[in-house]
Amino acid sequence: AAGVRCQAQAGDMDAHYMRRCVELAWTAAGHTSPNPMVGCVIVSEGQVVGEGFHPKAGQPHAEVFALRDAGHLAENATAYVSLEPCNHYGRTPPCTEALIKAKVKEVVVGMTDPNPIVASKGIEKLRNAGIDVRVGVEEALCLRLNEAYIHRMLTGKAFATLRTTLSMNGTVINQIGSGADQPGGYYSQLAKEYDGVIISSDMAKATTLPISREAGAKQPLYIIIAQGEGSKVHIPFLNEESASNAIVLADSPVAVEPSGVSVSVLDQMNLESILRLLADRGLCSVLVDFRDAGGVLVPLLSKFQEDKLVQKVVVELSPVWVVSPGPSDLAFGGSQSFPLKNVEHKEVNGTLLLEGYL
Ligand code: AOF
Ligand code: ZN
Repeated sequence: AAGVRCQAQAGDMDAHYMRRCVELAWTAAGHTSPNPMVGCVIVSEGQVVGEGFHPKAGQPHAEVFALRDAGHLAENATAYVSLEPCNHYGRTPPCTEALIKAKVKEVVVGMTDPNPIVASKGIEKLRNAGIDVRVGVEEALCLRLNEAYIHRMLTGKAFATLRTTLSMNGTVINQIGSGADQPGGYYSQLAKEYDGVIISSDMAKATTLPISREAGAKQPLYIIIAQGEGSKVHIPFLNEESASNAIVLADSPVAVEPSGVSVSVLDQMNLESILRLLADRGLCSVLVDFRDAGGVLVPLLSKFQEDKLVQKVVVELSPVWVVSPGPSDLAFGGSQSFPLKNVEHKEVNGTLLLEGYL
């Protein structure tokens, strides 16, 4: 019985260290594409002696940072990694070699790497070097961490999440100040984790997007869909400096103001070709802003289910009640919104109840 308990505890510790790897990996959310987010923890005699994560494509991998942190204590230690260590020369040398050189005794892997140039070869290499390798600890968590990276690797398309924001009475909220998109709000947090945000040119014209002025701040790339626009598109939320934060995808040649925004003319304006183009540019994930519910995004999304082009949906329920003089005024402006106070929410079987005071 003592033996059984000991094993159970070892299992718990495995899960514990792997969860720490995932937590470390998340700190680089939004920065690593086209690479995955990866975290690594080195454990020796029950103590964490090294930690690391992959900060950005082109920089060293998680294992390298963790091994550096551990120094000579890595010898005979166990390395936990949320993704199978790589075995190839990419922008950086193979992590398998670094682990072998550091003389770790054991490697615990969250999930195998779907990248065809790695795909289990890293694990094989470690085993051939006499290192014990266990695979699949907290696998679900590791799969969730890199859902976008995995999707791009397997399909050649960006992972797409459809996003909308509703008032409590079910109207779409698409204006800054009306309960959505305040700087520092939920959405600006979410946008930081995505590589790109798709919006229609109508939305681009009508809203102020939270482009941060902070130097070095992580911004998603804004992908503006212009269809049937004529020859000119003006995008007021951009200026000359922030022009590189956006690209325009159009169905015919257009001049964009400010100049400096790159324009691609697509033969076929459909979601499939857009998601492929974004994946080719190194974007793993994209948030599709569907608040412009009557605009050009509707035909783009009409077949998304059939073609499995959208993987996820995010709906924000904003604690405001919107009143407008007429239904047509709901589109962009003309309506008044009343924020609620002392908001509480309850959840029963996925149904969310929100209540608050006017
Ligand atoms: C790891 N640890 O932290 C990461 C891995 O161009 P490179 O050298 O950065 O290689 C990129 C590939 O390496 C990437 O597509 C994925 O297969 C793997 N990423 N592997 O062992 C890490 N970021
Ligand atoms: Zn590596």
